[in-house]
This record gives sequence, C-alpha cells and structure tokens, in this order.
Amino acid sequence: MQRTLVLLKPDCLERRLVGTVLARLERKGFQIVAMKLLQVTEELASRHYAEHLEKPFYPQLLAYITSDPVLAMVLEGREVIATVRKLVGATNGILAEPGTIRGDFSTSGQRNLVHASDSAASAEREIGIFFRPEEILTWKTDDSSLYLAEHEK
Ligand code: FUP
Repeated sequence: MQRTLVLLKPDCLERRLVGTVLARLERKGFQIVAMKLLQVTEELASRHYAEHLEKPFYPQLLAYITSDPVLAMVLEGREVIATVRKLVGATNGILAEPGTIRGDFSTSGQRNLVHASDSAASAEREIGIFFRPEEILTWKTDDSSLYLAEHEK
C-alpha cells in the first residue's frame, strides 16, 4: 500500500469545499491515516515548494499558501499517489478535465484547491515535512472486500 500527501489549500477552506473534496477522495476507497489543520509558515512553504523557489510566480504562491490555513493529510491505499493525482486533475483548473476536482471547481492556475504528491519520492519527502512518524496512524477497517478483489489486497 502506498501513502501520499494531500493538502486542501487555503481557497478550499475559504470556499468551504473541504467536505466536497474530501468526500471524493474517501469515496474512491482511500484511507485517511493522518490529518491536521495548520497555518503554513514561510519556512514550511519554502521546504514544500523547494523546486519552485526561484520561479517568478513563487512570491505569489507563497502569499497564497500562507494566507489562511491548509488541511494536510496522508492518504493510504492501492496506487494512491497516481490515482489521487488523476482525481485532482491538471495544475491549471482551465485545462483540468471536467470530473476532476480542479476541473470541476477551479478556473485558476494557482488557486487550484488541492496539492497531491506527484511521485513516491515526493510523497515520502512531503509527508516528512508535514507529519512526524507518530502522527501517522496504522488502522484498517474490515471492509476491504467491498473495494478490492482478493488478489489486490
Ligand atoms: P501541481 O503538482 O499540479 O500542484 O503543480 P506544480 O507542482 O507544477 O505547481 C505547484 C503549485 O504552484 C501549483 F499548484 C500552483 C502553483 N503554480 C503557480 O502559481 N503558477 C504557475 O505558473 C505554476 C504553478
């Protein structure tokens, strides 16, 4: 089973879309194993968005991600990294396919509601930025037969 980092970003909270977005991720069959509401600091933003520090849009991205709280979570499940990226859609809400979270709820290339790790390496790095190991809980419901075939568990 994989794990991925998901952030419901400030616009998601401001627009009161937390329940709507979370419902899509939950209903797919993924398990919440860690969650916290936090205010992203400048230091935290620079670690999370390290690859974008030198980009021209970084000052605006920093102002946005630190403007209001984010809901950070770790989701666990089968192929969760790539699958959550598909559910989230392309970075720019204009280009994101209808049916995806960004495609249905965003018309912005920055205020795009959700962050999701893009690879196993990113997931490991990003989970480590937002959560201490003891904040990630190991638990299972006994309903996996509703979601997966025997050989997929
Ligand atoms: P994604 O992985 O889809 O979240 O997108 P990126 O890692 O490429 O970008 C991270 C965030 O930077 C995006 F969610 C929005 C922001 N961004 C901008 O503000 N302007 C840009 O031109 C590109 C990205």
